[in-house]
Formats: sequence, structure tokens, C-alpha cells
Amino acid sequence: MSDESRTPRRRTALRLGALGAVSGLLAGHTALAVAELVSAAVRPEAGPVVAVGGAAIDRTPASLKLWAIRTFGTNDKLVLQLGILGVLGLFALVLGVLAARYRRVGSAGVLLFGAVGALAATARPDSTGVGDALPSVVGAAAGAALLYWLAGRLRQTPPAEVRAKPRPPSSDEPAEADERGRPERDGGEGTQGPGWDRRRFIGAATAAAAASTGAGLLGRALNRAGGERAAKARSRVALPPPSSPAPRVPRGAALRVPGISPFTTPNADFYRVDTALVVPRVVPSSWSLRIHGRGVTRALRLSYDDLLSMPLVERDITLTCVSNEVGGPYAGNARWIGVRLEGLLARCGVEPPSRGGPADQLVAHSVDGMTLGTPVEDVMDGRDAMLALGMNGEPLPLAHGFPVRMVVPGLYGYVSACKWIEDIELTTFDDYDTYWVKRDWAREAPVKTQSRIDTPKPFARPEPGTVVIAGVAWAQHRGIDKVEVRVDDGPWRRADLAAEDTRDTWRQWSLPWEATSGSHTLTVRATDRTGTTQTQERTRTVPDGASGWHSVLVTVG
Ligand SMILES: Nc1nc2c(c(=O)[nH]1)N[C@H]1C(S)=C(S)[C@@H](COP(=O)(O)O)O[C@H]1N2
Ligand SMILES: [Mo]
Repeated sequence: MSDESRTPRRRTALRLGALGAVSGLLAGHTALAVAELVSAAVRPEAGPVVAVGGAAIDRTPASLKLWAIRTFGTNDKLVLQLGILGVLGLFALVLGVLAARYRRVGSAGVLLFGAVGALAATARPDSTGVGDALPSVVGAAAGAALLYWLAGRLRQTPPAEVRAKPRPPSSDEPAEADERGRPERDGGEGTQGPGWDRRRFIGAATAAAAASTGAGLLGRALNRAGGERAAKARSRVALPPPSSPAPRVPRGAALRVPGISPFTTPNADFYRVDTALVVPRVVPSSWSLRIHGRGVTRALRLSYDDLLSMPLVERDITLTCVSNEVGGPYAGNARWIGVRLEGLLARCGVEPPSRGGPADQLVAHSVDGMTLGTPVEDVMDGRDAMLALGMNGEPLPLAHGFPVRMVVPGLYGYVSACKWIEDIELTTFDDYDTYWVKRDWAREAPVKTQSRIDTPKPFARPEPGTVVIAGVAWAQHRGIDKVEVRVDDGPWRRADLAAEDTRDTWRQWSLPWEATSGSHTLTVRATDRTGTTQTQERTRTVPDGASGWHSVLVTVG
């Protein structure tokens, strides 16, 4: 410790490590920025972070996914991407430190990460070919080259050499004069320390930082422009009036209770659940939908305009996600406009199994490689299963499936509501396991009867006196018959039900309660039109939706 000669050497090692780390981070930044730029030319989905994130989503076990949804809600994707960036940053740092001593190893490490990105991009279900490897490959090559070069500048040159070859100050390089000689002064090492090409390192690092930031920003702008094409096309769509308008929502379907979920969920507030890290941006003019498969006697290929020119129906339908916990937010009610699927399938010669048709599963494929499987029987039993083009009076928002998605009343979204749909394949449940089914979710999943207390909120502190307890209940395609509320272990009391719109929509309910001081547990349960009361038995969301009663604890002050 007291050995004097070790201190400068250690300081040199530290400096080398720190500068190596900076080089690594710069190389990582450059690699990602160049990849972003190249992905704008290929496809935004082929960028390494999106590709690796997508691969991670595909491989995440259901339990971890649930935890992520529960913990981060709809921010789960942001958290995932930040996590990937964090890990990449850490590795870039380590590779940089390595590169300061072994520059080939450092650069090879960067290339290895490029290979991982390239593999992930080409292996994604929506990959369009080997071109998807380009962003990762070109980005990694740029990053590796930069790291190699920067690490070269860090090479220790004997101080004697630095002093022996002072560059003469020249008028066209004024900085030279300022920087000359600095290496020896750096860190107070004097003539003992090794020299390094500080001037060129700083110059190159700054240039690389600026250039890669520019490339990244340009790539981002180009990617955004790609998104704007779809948005523009969407803004030009004029949905024709439906030939079968939605039944008028009865007066009294919407209660005037502060804090209750509105009967119709505005598009901006509608929950979003999907695996897409980049929202697919489909331009309708280059989109079509194919219907084919078992029992299809006339395969169809439909353009967006074909669908717009067909008779359109308009229906209120409540959509729910199987990942919704008891009391959770993943349910919404919208007014959809679209083409009924039953007629379309009949036109293709499809018969439901109950009439001898050979296909019992309809597999919907989306442009982003998602697959969702729906019972053909359900789609053709008279319910308003549709290819939706509109949501609450507008063309589908991009995040909700523009240009076309499926909606089937009564089934959870993951077995029915394919967004960005491009292909409908008639097959069997025996022959085809869809995306979620391969990940432990049930093949068939009708929505479970559920109810939710919207107000008061958990841990609210209302004043003693009249407190209105209110919320929504749903049992799509069966209908809600009764909602009951219990305070603590008291008797079940019937809540006032809002007027029913249709049996495919949720129903608001409310109950005035004379709140007394103290802590109270409010519990709700619903009974559907089949006479079945929501079960108390708590189950997890996997495999076919959560069950149990929603309770809210409040403290009356
Ligand atoms: N292409 C695609 N469609 C999809 C999904 C998806 O991940 N990708 N998720 C499904 C699930 S699980 C649900 S609950 C609904 C949610 O639709 P929303 O995001 O419009 O509310 O979309 C369904 N359609
Ligand atoms: Mo879902």
C-alpha cells in the first residue's frame, strides 16, 4: 500500500478503465442509433431493441407476464424496453473496459450482441425475411468499428515517445497547441505516467457522439413518418352509415354517479393489451384480408374498400381481457361498426360444426404475427361477431387494430378480438394451437360473470352519512340480471341496476349506503341471466380468467 510507484500505475489503470467504459457506452449508443436509422429503411419492428423485446415477450412465462402486467400495467412495454436498454448499457460498459486492454475482444463482443439482435429480428413471427437482420448487423458493425478505433487511441504509448514527437503547432490546427503535452500532466502523473492520444480520443468521441445522436434522431423521425402515413390514411377514411344501426341506448343506461366507469369508454381511455412493441402501421390501400382453410369452398380476398362497401352493422359490445384481475381495469365498452362475420363466412361456404362443418376453430392472423383462435360455432350462432372497422364513431385507432379487427361478444379478447387482422384460417382446435394457447391459456374462454366497485375507491375515507357505492357488472352475451352488495359480513342487498343496453354490454349499478364510522369492507357480486351467481372462489387469471368477488376497504372518518 505504501509502495509509491503503484499509485500512478493504479491511477492509470483506473483512467484506462473509465475511458474504456466511456468508449463502450459510445459504441453501444452508436450501434443502437445506426440500427434505428437502418430500421427506418427496413421496418421499425426489425430494430434490435424491439426485436429482442418481442422475443422476450414471446418467451416470458405466463406467471412473469402476469406479474409485469400487475406491477406496471400498460407501462409494461416501456419498462421492458428500458430494462433491455439498461442491460445493453451495462454490457457496453463492460465491453468498453475490456476493449481498453483487449480491443479485439471488445469489438467482437459488440458484434456478438449484433448477432443476438439479428437472430431475434429474423425469428419473430412477423419477420419478413433476412432483411430484418440488417439493422442489428449494420449497427453492431458501426459500434464495433468505433470501439476498436477508440480503444486504439487509449493504447498506452511510452511517455518518452509522446515527448519525443511533439507535433509542431500549425496554424490550421489551433487546438493542437492547447492539447500538446497535456497527456503528461494528466492526473498529475508527470513524466512517470504513460501517454495516450487524448486529443484524438476526445475529438473522435465527440464526433461519434454527435454523429450517432444525429443518426438516431433521423432514424426516429423517419420511423415516425412511417407511422404518419398510416395515420394520414386513417384520417382520410369516411365510414359509411351502418345499414343496421345500434339499438338506441335506453335512457337510464348511464347513471349519474361521480367516479363510476362511463357507459361508453372513450377511445382515449380504452384499455390496450397486445404484444406489439411498435404499433403496426397499416396503410389500407396495401392491406387485404384472406379467408381460407377447411370447409371453405370459395376462398376470399377482401380489400378495405370491399369491406367498406358491404352492409355494415353497428353494435355496442363490451370487451374484456382474460388478464383482468378481479376489480381490474381491462374492460371497456365501445360502439363498433363493422361487417358481420357470420354472413361473410357463409359466403365462403363455411358451415359451423353443429351443421356438419369440418372446421371448429377460426384462427385469425394479424400483420404482427399474432394468432387468436375462436370457436367457429360461436362466430356463427347468431351473435354479432364482426370485422370491426370503426370504434365509437371513428375508424379504429391505430393502437386498437386499424384498419380492421375482430370483435366477438361474450369471449375474452385473446380468443376473439384480433387487431390488425390480415388472415382468417378455418381449421380445428386439434390441428392448431394459437399464440396464447401455447403459453398455458385455455383454448376456449367465454367471459366470466364479473362485477367491479368503481366508487368509493380502495382506502377512501368518506364522511359518515350517505355514500353511493357504484360500479359496473358484465356477463357478455348472457346479460346481467342482478347485482348485490354487502357491507362487512352483513346481508346481501340488491343494488339498483341501470337500464340494460344489450346483453353484450356491461351494466352500471349503484347502491346508497348509510356509512357509519370505522373501517368497512364493501363486496359486490353479480348474477347473470342464466341465473348463475358469480362465484366467490378466487382463481388466478391463467388459464381462463379470474373469478372471485371484488372487495374494497374504506375507512369512514
Ligand atoms: N394482433 C393482436 N391482436 C390482439 C392482441 C395482440 O396481442 N395482438 N391481444 C388481444 C387481447 S389479449 C385483448 S384483451 C384485446 C385487447 O384489445 P384492445 O387493446 O383494443 O383493448 O386484443 C386482442 N387482440
Ligand atoms: Mo386479453
